[in-house]
Amino acid sequence: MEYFQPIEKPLVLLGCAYLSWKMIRHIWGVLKTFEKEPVTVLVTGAAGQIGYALVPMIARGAMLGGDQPVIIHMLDVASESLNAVKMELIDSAFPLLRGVVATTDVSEACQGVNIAIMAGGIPRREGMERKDVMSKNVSIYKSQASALQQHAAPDCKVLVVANPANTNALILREFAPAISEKNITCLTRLDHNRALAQISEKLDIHVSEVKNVIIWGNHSSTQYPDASHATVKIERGEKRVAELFADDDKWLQTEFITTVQQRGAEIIKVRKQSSALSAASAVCDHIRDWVLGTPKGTWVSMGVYSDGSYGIPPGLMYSFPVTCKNGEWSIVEGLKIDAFSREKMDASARELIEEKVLANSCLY
Ligand SMILES: NC(=O)c1ccc[n+]([C@@H]2O[C@H](COP(=O)([O-])OP(=O)(O)OC[C@H]3O[C@@H](n4cnc5c(N)ncnc54)[C@H](O)[C@@H]3O)[C@@H](O)[C@H]2O)c1
Ligand SMILES: *[C@@H]1O[C@H](CO)[C@@H](O)[C@H](O)[C@H]1NC(C)=O
Ligand SMILES: *[C@@H]1O[C@H](CO)[C@@H](O)[C@H](O)[C@H]1NC(C)=O
Ligand SMILES: CC(=O)N[C@H]1CO[C@H](CO)[C@@H](O)[C@@H]1O
Repeated sequence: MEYFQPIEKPLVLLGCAYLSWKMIRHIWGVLKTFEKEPVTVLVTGAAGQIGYALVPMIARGAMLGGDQPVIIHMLDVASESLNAVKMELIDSAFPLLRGVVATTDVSEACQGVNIAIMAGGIPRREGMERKDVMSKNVSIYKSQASALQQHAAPDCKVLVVANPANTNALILREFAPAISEKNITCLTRLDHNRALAQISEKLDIHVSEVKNVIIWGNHSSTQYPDASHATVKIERGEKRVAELFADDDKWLQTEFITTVQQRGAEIIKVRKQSSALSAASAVCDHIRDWVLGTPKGTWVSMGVYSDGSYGIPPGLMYSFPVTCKNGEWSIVEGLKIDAFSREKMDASARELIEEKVLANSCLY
């Protein structure tokens, strides 16, 4: 016996479809309320220029993604301007920002930190050499390393920005042995981005079409910006950047290198202060790629602990080409190094060894 009259069948089906639709919407609504756990990000020197540009980028999701809530810890010795930054962060009503701590206390700042951006220190001013800055601020990195060691999350990731970035990162590593050396890096992404930008300007193509430049070595003027493996996107596939220059055009071996090396100094000359917004943006790029991974076929430059790759002495913080996956970086292996590159890579390594010795002499 038929339970429903034929006329009722379509109505029942319609009713079922309506109820299913309501249920799917309900489940979707519930799922949307489960969001990710907030990540705690420390910014030292947060009242400084880079800090002021960086914290709103982090709070907007430019570093960890638009679905990742964050808690920002800010450390600085300038307590008044630091509090003002906190007030402005609150006033910005950032949806992803779940908490702000502004403090002059290193231990409080490092408490439970998952990602530490170390930008505190003195900036290089016009005519000031890196080495002058270093001896002054070695001890800051020693004490901040100890605080991270004691109070940060054990799997904390650290990015050192403050100069001399490579050597500060080495000091940090020495005094925070609980943090794996795989999780301590320094910033050369700004130099990497500058190199991409110079090539894009020169060839009059968009910067997103250029990739795989390399910054080798020290951050700043002894670094070696290397375009010999860089490629540009063409209609179907890729072309080596070098192939786009005439054989007798030495731009990639001359002006390109010096322009990238001197760009920081040039900004200081024009702005009377060191680069800040581009540095903050590079910090976000560095952490985003490290945590979320580099796109397939693309590498980036990061200052990392040398494992002896490419003949660079182990135990130095040196900028290498790296790819990142599952929160870990690995050095791109097997690139061919010609004599021109070899000499420049070794020169930067030699200088970093000297700086390491100097830093150690400041320590004890
Ligand atoms: N690696 C790179 O690519 C790169 C690029 C640009 C700048 N930098 C370096 O980044 C650092 C920050 O640059 P900036 O322009 O923001 O400088 P800044 O002087 O504007 O800011 C530095 C901040 O650090 C604070 N500070 C000083 N001692 C501190 C301490 N013990 N603990 C916590 N905070 C402390 C200062 O009060 C200041 O607010 C400088 O060392 C600069 O040379 C690196
Ligand atoms: C580095 O940090 C990540 C989390 O960011 C963690 O999962 C990983 O275990 C750490 N690596 C090491 C070698 O400790
Ligand atoms: C790194 O580069 C800077 C130039 O900005 C230079 O003064 C410094 O000596 C270099 N570092 C080392 C360890 O040589
Ligand atoms: C330990 C040390 O000498 N730190 C110095 C770092 O730079 C700042 C700013 O010039 C100095 O005030 C610190 O004394």
